[in-house]
Amino acid sequence: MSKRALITGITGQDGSYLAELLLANGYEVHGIKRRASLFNTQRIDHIYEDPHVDNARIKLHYGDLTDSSNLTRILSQVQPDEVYNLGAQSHVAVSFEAPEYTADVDAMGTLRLLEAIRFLGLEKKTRFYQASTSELYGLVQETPQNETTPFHPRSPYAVAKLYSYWITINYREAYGLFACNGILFNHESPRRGETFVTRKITRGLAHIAQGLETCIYMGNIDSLRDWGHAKDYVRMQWMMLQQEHPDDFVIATGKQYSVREFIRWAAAELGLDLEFRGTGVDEVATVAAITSDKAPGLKVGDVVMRIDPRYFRPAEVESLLGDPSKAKEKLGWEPQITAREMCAEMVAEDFKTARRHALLKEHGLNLPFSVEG
Ligand code: NDP
Ligand code: GDR
Repeated sequence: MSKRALITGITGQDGSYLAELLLANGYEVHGIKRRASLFNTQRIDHIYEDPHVDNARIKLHYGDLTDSSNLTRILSQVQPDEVYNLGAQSHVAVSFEAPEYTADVDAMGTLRLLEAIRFLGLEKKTRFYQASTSELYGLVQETPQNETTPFHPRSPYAVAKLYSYWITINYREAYGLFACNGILFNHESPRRGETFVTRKITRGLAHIAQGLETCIYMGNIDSLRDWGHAKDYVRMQWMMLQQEHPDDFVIATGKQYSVREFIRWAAAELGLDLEFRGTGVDEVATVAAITSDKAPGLKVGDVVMRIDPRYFRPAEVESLLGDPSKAKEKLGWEPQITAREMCAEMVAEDFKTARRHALLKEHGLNLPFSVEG
């Protein structure tokens, strides 16, 4: 009989890649989606199966991590072998605007799920994965960060995730639940939400190349991150639940780059060499050379990036660099896609979409798109 998995956050970046992976591994996949006024299943539409056909292997349930009775009912119906808790208000900057909601979903939501597993007597059957984060390290105490590095969270998001990290360990210790934390460093893809920094850059620059926008407005471009590809990281989420004993793992590449460097890479994919002038608060990036025909409207000297202090955070995590040795030694996991390759893939996808928008515009069809980020 095939294994059954339940994914919270199936409509998000990781949820969509994980669902693909589990289906490919023969699982029956159940996902929790939130009710929204518009369809919000774009990332999984390509794997969705009509529930009216026989043997559909993917099923969506309406639900929300703020609603205990709903979670308990879904768990009771699905009786999953594995639960992947990926659902979250996952934007760090937004967590400063909505701290209470973020705590409710990102901290209490995890407790609700764990309690539902216990209440239903599933603790011997159901394995549990918690989407923990490098944001736990915050104000870093040592570099690179590994499973024993002390935490110092720097946002309502990170503090809420700290609760979830410990409550996951607590349910493992107290009730023998097979529960694991993946302490994942930043991971991106063409499916990354448009307001996270990498996607904001690749999408924004693709728009600029095609004459749909003129400039991207950024926050702290000195920030340093260890960026991997979401596809590599969801593989490790699954591997963690296949071990003999539950454990916690750092998932990272062990390489670090600045946001500024990522902007340079993305521009280079579009045939644009950029020159950065100024520092931090007043920095601008101008086009220094053009080496392709992807950006026909641009000329040397055009300003394509400025700083907007609106995007600075009340408390910043300046630098993150992970040490994934334990994942490599114990599970044989290694990332296969470099940050640079991932950037190229993201730009290529965003360029295709921008080109479509530009072509429609040329023919008088102005399809609106959001730029606020
Ligand atoms: P996304 O923001 O792309 O996806 C988040 C998912 O959670 C979406 O499906 C969203 O639904 C859902 N969600 C939000 N609020 C609720 C709620 N109240 N109830 C139920 N579901 C909800 O995140 P990622 O895929 O990038 O990340 C997955 C998880 O991993 C998150 O928990 C994130 O915090 C964590 N993480 C991510 C890292 C990264 O670099 N990507 C690194 C480390 C940890 P909807 O589509 O309706 O908005
Ligand atoms: P992060 O990701 O906060 O690390 O959280 P994000 O891409 O939002 O920011 C990374 C760094 O870039 C700086 N930055 C900007 N960020 C955004 N979003 N927009 C900007 O304009 C901008 N300019 C500079 C940020 O200040 C930051 O230093 C992500 C999320 O996926 C979390 O859910 C996850 O837990 C962590 O990664 C690991």
